[in-house]
Amino acid sequence: MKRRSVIAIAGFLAACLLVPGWGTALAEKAPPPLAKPVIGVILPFSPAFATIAREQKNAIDLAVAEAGAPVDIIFKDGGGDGPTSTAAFNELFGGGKTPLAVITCSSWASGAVHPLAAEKGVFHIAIASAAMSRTHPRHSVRFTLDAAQEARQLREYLTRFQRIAVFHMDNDYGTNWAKILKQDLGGRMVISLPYDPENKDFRPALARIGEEKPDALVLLSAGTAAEIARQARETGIDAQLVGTRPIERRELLDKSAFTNGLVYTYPSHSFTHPVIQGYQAAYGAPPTIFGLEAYDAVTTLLAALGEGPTSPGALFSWYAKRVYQGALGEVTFDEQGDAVYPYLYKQIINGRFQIADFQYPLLLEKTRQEILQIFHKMDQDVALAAAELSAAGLTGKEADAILQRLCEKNEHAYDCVSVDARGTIVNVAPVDYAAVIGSSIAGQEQMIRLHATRRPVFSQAIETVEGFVGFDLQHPVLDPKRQFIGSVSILTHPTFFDRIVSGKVANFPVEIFLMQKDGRMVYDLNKEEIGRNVFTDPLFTPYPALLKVAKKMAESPRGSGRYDFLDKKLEKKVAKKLIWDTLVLHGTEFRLALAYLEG
Ligand code: COI
Ligand code: CYT
Repeated sequence: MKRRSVIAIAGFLAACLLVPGWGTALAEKAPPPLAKPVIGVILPFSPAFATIAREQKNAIDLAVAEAGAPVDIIFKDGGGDGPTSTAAFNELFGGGKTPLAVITCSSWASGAVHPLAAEKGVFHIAIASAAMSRTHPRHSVRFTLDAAQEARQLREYLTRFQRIAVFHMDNDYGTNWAKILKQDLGGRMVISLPYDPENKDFRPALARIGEEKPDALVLLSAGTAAEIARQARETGIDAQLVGTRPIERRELLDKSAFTNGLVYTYPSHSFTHPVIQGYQAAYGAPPTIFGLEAYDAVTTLLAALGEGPTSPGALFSWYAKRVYQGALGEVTFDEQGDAVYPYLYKQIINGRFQIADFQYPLLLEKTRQEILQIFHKMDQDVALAAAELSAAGLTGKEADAILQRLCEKNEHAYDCVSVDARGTIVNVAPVDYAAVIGSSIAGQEQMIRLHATRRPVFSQAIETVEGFVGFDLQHPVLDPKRQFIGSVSILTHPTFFDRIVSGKVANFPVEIFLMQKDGRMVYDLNKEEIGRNVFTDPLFTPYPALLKVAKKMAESPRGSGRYDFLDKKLEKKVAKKLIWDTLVLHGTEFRLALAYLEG
């Protein structure tokens, strides 16, 4: 610990010398005018994170200069661990200036400062802090997506690997992430080792990792990942390299011979925000997410202060549930004070950080597979119920139990009914829906097919007697003498597709929708579109490219295209790319499409 903080201080001093203007700013001891609010900023100027801290400081200087607001920013070195950050926080109270707010970078610094700031009544903003838990509610806001959320996204990519090794920084960021991965991966995580980010020689640990013959190596790292990648490759580890948000640092591109192919999760932030140009012009390199978070943190804080509130509670309320457009893109704060914004997969390709094209077909296929799996389970269960009802008959105690079981086994079932040979519902589970008994569904398209073929059927979107648009899976029931006596069905829950699709789209900047071959939209994130026909509804007619793509979708089971349409909120026209595939059950086809912004 001692040795580290000495290194940290040395790093801090080095940073002072390297950053023009900062050394002199620290040397000036003149007290500021009283009206100026003081904001303490604790950044990790220790060697392993110094470029991150400097970038954040640069971005904060830009934000302050742009706002032109009277504010006194005091930078402190939080080093690479909690105790150094705590000391930095305490130092803030030294010079007779009481900070109104404190900003901390890194999970360890934010975790250490959060309770102290709450006790001192200082409002707290955490940046670059994916792993931070709160003991004091309504006190800290955070501009970083929680690691658990990012992990939900990373998981989709990791499913293809069987022997996953994890090599993580031995700090709150690394250990918390490793814990999450352990939970997610179970036995597929074959080894997990910590490393000191100030270290230079990772070969002994990498040799241990190599013995496990991993097919993926997850690095919970910042810029050190470049050196780790080099040593890993030289040790003979040829595993796919995988990373998370902090890994996108210049060092990785300097060693692209070793880092090419790295796949990692990263915010899909705004690429057009003026600060990106401004930062590049001022500092000669583009900012990464570290700078963008710092910029948004200070910009919003100064905006909040400009509107009046200064107490921690009032400032917290200003942020909670707020939606703003910033350098991070569209950001929504939840009621805990955590920022939420989309992440996507990036990849180092040809020595550049690029948005990974593989993610679109990956997400489409994962969604398709999940829906198909549910279809097949429902189908097997309905087939079994049909066989059981053959002997039991469509009504009576035994039939009740069969329908009950069918429903309980299928969480996406709204209800399960048996239908007589004329197409009238004669039994239902759960019993609460008894009102549907006696209704004729003989005119529904799937019933007409079932009666004509006496084969299992899956409906298109139908108006159900239950009163919503749903999807109906029916199997014929034959009595023991093979006579047709009726059918048995699962009707899907009204939110069936929404539940599955929103789980998969999670936090990715994509939209997934379902269209029938006749052009009817059967599922879309935007409820206003559901039920409308792309070919005939006035909502779609102003978009000829969309109509053209929809026609192609109706004709071919899979394909791709581009079109212009309204954004997610149906507000402004945007260019989109589209890929689609098909879901089939008993001959009924749905086009499952994934759209994303062209960019
Ligand atoms: C985090 O803790 O989430 C970070 O990104 C810290 C960073 C200095 C590596
Ligand atoms: N309802 C149901 N059609 C309906 O309208 N439960 C099955 C089929």
